[in-house]
Amino acid sequence: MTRLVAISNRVARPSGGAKSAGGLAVGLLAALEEHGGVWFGWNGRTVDGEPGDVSLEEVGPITFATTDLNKLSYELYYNGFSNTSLWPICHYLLGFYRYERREFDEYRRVNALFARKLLPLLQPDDIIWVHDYHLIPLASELRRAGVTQPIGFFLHTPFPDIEVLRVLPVYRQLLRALCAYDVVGFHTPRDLKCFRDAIEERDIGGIDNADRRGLSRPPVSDVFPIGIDVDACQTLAVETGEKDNVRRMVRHLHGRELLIGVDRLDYSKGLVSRFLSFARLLENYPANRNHVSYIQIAPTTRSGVRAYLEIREELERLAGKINGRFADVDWVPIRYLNRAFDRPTLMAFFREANVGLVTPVRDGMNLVAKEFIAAQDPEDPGVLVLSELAGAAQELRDAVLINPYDRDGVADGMHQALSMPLEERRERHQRMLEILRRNDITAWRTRFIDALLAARRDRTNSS
Ligand code: ADQ
Repeated sequence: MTRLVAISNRVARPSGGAKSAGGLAVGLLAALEEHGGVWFGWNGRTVDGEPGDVSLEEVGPITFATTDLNKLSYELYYNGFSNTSLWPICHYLLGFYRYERREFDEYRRVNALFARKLLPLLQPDDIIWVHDYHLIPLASELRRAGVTQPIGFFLHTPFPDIEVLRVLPVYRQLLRALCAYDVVGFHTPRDLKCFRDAIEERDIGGIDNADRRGLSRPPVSDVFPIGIDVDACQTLAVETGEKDNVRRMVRHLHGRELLIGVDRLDYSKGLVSRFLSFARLLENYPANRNHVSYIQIAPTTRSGVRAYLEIREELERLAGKINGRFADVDWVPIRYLNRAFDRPTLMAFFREANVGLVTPVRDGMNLVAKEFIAAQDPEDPGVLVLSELAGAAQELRDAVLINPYDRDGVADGMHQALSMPLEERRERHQRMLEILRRNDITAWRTRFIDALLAARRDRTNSS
């Protein structure tokens, strides 16, 4: 029987108390439920010495297989190469980029370690699905160890233009490593084009140099836009509306219009510019003063990377400054909450909001944009203000689209959203909801798994 083996840097173990499991975890878990299989990755713990044995936890048809990481490995592989070299490059943010050879060496070693630990868990009929930039070399490591099962790779970030990728001294190695996969998937046609242009570069040493174990063809590369479970978001939004913290939040608005932003605290999400654009809204459209409230929810992530701590301080400073300038005795313009909320509460907050602010300076897709739309009341929906530079903007053309670098433009977009007539709101929402239903989380995982199954058939036919 075909089992699915999913691998990601972190595993959302059911016993790990991850009650705010995001869209990706929801999608993967559904796929694993359906096919049965293994979810392999890091358990979130670091140890001083060598990582111990893989720990196995069976929940229904799914085996959660997790490993520790050595402290220094984690620092170099995760905080270092993954999040200080690859993440900024994939998001075209070269000001945050740094390259250290020993971090890349450790990145390769951790991928080799993952391959070694995964190997005994594999069965001949498995299909293997690797997730994200932390694990690009995993397929070549597995091929080297003799794995012939189909292996797919999905990149959750944007794939950068080759001229940006070239900044990385090891980009050829990474491109060759991607050629060891049977299927390589991206969120948008733009990412796919960048990838294809990059592997056509003569100087990567050619696909022949990748350790493909008898694979004669280049990988099948395609667009698989990730989606959400639309009905689940809607239901959560409706059912959670009466919860205490949701009611308290609404009471505190005193009838004012609500703008909401929900993001991981990450420089790619454009939060500093968003705060400044909100100040510009109050400046350029003074009628909004004392009539709108902006709540920004942004829990700290990647706290081992200095840039992430700096942005937290910058936002606290900025919120204080903007509130100091505009607040009134009964009105605080920005409420900035540096903490996570569970999914039901977030969905209920979205439903209460008049405007959703999703203004990243670059984003692979952005599931918050989709969740915001799904959570709305179709009879009286809120409006999404969305960055052109998020993958989601390729699908959600009926959002109010803005360039996050243009503060006056974002302020205009916020004002347009706040003053949009009901009929227009309904029409835009309706059209976007249809797109969300077409490209939902089930479509995403089914299409990717079908591509892996097709790769296996092709391989069998040609052998
Ligand atoms: P992220 O950068 O994490 O994901 P996003 O897609 O917006 O970005 O969010 C992932 C999930 O986390 C969503 O389900 C959201 O509800 C949840 N989340 C976000 N902020 C939260 C908060 N403050 N509290 C609780 N939950 C929160 C990466 C890529 C994206 C891509 C996804 C999936 O960077 O571009 O869309 O993977 O492929």
